[in-house]
Amino acid sequence: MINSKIIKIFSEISEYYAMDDVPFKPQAYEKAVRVIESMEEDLEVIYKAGGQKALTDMPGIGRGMAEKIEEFIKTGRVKEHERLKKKCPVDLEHLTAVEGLGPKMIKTLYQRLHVKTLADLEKVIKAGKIGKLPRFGSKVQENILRGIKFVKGGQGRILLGHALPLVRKIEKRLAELKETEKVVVAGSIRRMKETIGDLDILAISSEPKRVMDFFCAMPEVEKILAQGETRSSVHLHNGLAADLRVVSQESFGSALQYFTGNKDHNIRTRKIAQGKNLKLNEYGVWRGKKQIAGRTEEEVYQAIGLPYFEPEIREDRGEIEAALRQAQGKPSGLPKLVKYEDLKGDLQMHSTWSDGAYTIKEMAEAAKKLGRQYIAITDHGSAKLRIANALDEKRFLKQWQEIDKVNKSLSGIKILKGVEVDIDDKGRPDGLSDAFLVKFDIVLASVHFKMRMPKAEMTERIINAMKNPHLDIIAHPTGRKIQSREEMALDMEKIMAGAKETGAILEINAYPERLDLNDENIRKAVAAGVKMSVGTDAHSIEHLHYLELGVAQARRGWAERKDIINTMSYPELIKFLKNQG
Ligand code: DGT
Ligand code: CA
Ligand code: CA
Ligand code: ZN
Repeated sequence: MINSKIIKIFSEISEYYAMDDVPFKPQAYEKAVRVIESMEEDLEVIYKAGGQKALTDMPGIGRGMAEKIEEFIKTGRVKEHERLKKKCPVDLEHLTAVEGLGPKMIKTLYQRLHVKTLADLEKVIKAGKIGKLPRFGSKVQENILRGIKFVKGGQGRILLGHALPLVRKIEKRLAELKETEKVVVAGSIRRMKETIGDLDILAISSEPKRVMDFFCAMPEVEKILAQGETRSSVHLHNGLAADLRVVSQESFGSALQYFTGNKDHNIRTRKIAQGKNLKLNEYGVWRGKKQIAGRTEEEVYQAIGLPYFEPEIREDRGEIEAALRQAQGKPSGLPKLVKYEDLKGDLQMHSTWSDGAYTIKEMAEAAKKLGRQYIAITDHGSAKLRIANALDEKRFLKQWQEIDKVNKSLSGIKILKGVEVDIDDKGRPDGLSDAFLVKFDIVLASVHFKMRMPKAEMTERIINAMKNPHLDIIAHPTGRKIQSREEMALDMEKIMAGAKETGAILEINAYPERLDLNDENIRKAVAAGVKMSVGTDAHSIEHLHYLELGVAQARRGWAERKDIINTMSYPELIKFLKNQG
């Protein structure tokens, strides 16, 4: 699989072009990266089947890019990339991940102070050398130091949404072997945690050696760290490590329970077992030397007096206490988690009218194929956000004609007229009047600029937006981007109280780097009785399947069906939104 290597090369080319002020190309390469990131097929396979043409047929891939992909397949390198890298040989991947550090600043830092890595950067700041450069005042330095810490904290972990397609492919491939009876990916992936450290795969097999040989010979394997009959460990090309363990039928449930974790949940369950004079380990539940459970997880939990826990809530964040309360017949037991199949529609996506890669019709057809009953097209509306090709009132009127047309021609899916409107520093919708906003089926509002206001002001800004009766949903409410951008400073208690009071809905943005609200904030919303929506924020048809990631976060945040508005049918939702104002 060469995709991850092409992604890295194209991202760097994009940054280098941005450094040198090359027009249009940085955005074009960035867009291509987004497309490749969400692909499941190998670029090399596509190329071998259909040559350069097959590559340029993909959305976002131009001639120059196809040539570079071909060059990489043939020679293992891209000369243009090497030429740029030679001019400015820095660790772009990690430097650009620091919030507030743009390509131009990175170039200045390299040319003036020979900064190549995060460690270099930290050094020159601490030595007081950086303040002499233009654009690097004390506030900027402070932000950069914070950003460095943030990036370092996330190193070595991969976004769940980026890892899942490959993980599922490997899982399926192993499961299809005639030598395996069962294959499950455990660990943080089974818990659907937002980022994952490595892959923990469990299998039942009567021929473990054959399975291990197959596993270690997979095309994604870069290096074999250990190969044995019951356990093998490899490094994959995408930077992840993967462990495969073959366990017996009798122990499968306890192994799955153990390797699903998390560690804190396991420590609690072991203690509970001990309290009943039992022993719980990855091989089973034991009374003395006698195994009394272990084949299934249900059996394991039952043997120690606990109910089954959905993997998404096994974090020792109160689930054990809730289960114990439930066992005593008290209220506030375990939640009845919203199910993946409960979601009827997708409430945020973009089309070619703003910064999406596909037309409204193409988005609708693709969503229908995934079983969605409705979608909201929420192209950007704003006066200031010209970058994302935001719409003004005149263009929206034209867009609505197109939506009407597609709604007429397509059966089985409904398209809501939506907008993601920018909110200004006072929380007012930017560029669209109230008289106009009222005509949309659904209005999302979000912060895209001035994200670093002090906590009190930022909180007030969002609450003001919630008070506007025309704004239905606050999109990506905290603005965070996993591993690259911290949450905006917000008083979450006040935000939840404000949402409850005004009836504002908070979004669970399902885009892999956003997942915003995150699990802990979702939990707060649930506790406060605040309703939420799930939206993929898809900019391409490949992004539509991210809905699953949003539901996973909802589940991790203990959300139930009633907490999520897009579990409603289309008529129910329309009625609900009308009553909202
Ligand atoms: P990750 O890989 O960092 O995203 O997170 P996990 O949860 O997949 O953690 P990992 O891969 O280190 O271990 C997989 C599971 O194995 C973990 O969720 C719980 C279990 N486990 C690992 N180490 C320990 C331990 O020291 N004690 C107990 N009780 N369980 C452990
Ligand atoms: Ca793991
Ligand atoms: Ca592991
Ligand atoms: Zn947005």
